[in-house]
Amino acid sequence: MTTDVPRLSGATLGRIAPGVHVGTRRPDAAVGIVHLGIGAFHRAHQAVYTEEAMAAEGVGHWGICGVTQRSRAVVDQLGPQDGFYGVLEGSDDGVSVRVVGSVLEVVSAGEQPELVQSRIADEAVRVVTLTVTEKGYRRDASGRLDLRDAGVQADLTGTDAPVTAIGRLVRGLQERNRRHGASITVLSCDNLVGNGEVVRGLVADFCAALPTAEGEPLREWVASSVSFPSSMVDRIVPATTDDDRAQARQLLGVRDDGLVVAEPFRQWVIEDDFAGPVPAWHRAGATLTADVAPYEAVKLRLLNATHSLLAYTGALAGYTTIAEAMRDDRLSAAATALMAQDALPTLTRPDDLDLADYQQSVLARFANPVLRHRTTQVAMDGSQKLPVRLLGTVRDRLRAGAEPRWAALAVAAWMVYVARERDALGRPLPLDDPLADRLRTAAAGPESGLVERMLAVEEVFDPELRDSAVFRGLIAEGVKELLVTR
Ligand code: CS2
Repeated sequence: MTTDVPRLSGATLGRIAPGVHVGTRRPDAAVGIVHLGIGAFHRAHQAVYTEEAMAAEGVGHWGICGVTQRSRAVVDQLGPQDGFYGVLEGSDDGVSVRVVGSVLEVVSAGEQPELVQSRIADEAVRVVTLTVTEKGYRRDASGRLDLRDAGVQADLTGTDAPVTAIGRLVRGLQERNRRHGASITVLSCDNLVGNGEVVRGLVADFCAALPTAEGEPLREWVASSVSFPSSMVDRIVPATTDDDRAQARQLLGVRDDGLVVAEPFRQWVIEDDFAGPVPAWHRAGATLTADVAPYEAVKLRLLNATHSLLAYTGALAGYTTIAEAMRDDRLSAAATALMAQDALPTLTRPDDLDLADYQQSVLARFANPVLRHRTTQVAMDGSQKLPVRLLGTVRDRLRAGAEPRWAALAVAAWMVYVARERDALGRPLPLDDPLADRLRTAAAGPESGLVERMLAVEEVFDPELRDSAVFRGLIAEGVKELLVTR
């Protein structure tokens, strides 16, 4: 690590190499958004849109207060940098970096819970955005708030500072209602079906589980003053590596510990249902629409589903990155077939999307050789991701009397990934999943019973899928194929 290179911060902006786009921070910069879950994705996506929206409008009051959910790593990365960080964008056409200045503050929820609460309650804040990942919502198998979850239970008692995302959100809203009751928009940016409705439902479940005298007035205020638009977010953002940081240092001329890496492509479709003012995200390229559902289904079922297929089959075959997996003809053919044969027939085309182009662009994006997106990164949290991105397609195709062979292959690859714990070269495969113990137990035992045992995991498979002989048969074929060609 070179120590003589100055670190990126408000004070070193003048030392950034000429030609690098640096997001300006205006004199009227102030926090107007609280973001729960300030990981790499938020920094490469909503924070960039927000910066451009503020620039287009000539205002500074949509600055972001980013909240870290679990680790304080981002506080340490961005705090000393006054919130400034770079986004390294790379493709065949070259690599470039820009500096983003829309994040004004990073707070560790574990260490400063009262600050998170008071920011959400702040009258100047009109939007809360979330990227807390699928598992961060603590839903049970039916999609409701998991009242058996220890974190949810603790947050409901309210004795200690909240530990779950929904707990933090509701406690902040409660304080807001107590203080002044100004309306606010809560915008989920996670890969869930109907993410706005999901959060609305979880907040309602939380209120309903509070003592009536506390929960009922809150529920009423939320119903009248908080909106929960759905949104579809898209940008591939792999974990940042030391090589990326070294490359950015070259391009920037300063050291950036908060660097994130992304593909050039980005997309954001937001349901036009705001309880109050929001940034002019549409002026930064976001689409506002009355109905996000068709966009969301296209993205989850074409892009994310195919990503998971490549992640599990690719990792098993010994490929480190998604781009390497794409260079295997059999795997890229399976990716193409999953989209065209299984997912496409289940989709309604959004007016402004050409789905043939969309599929091509997904394949090209996955093949981007500059992104070192690890197969094992995409493979994590399979128990949470599969139902959202693959099993809806499976269900729709089975109901139509069709055989979703490629979607079943992806499910089979996940099962083998869980059971095998090693790739074709004998290297260990990490099982990073909130249900890891349960999955390992289900996967243990003779390979002949693997499919049955995994299908019995009811957090992932509902009775309709579990009892489908067609689905079971297709997965079994997939498993056999994967075991033979290992
Ligand atoms: C990926 C997504 O890790 C994963 O599960 O499929 O993070 C994907 O890169 C994004 O949704 C792209 O927008």
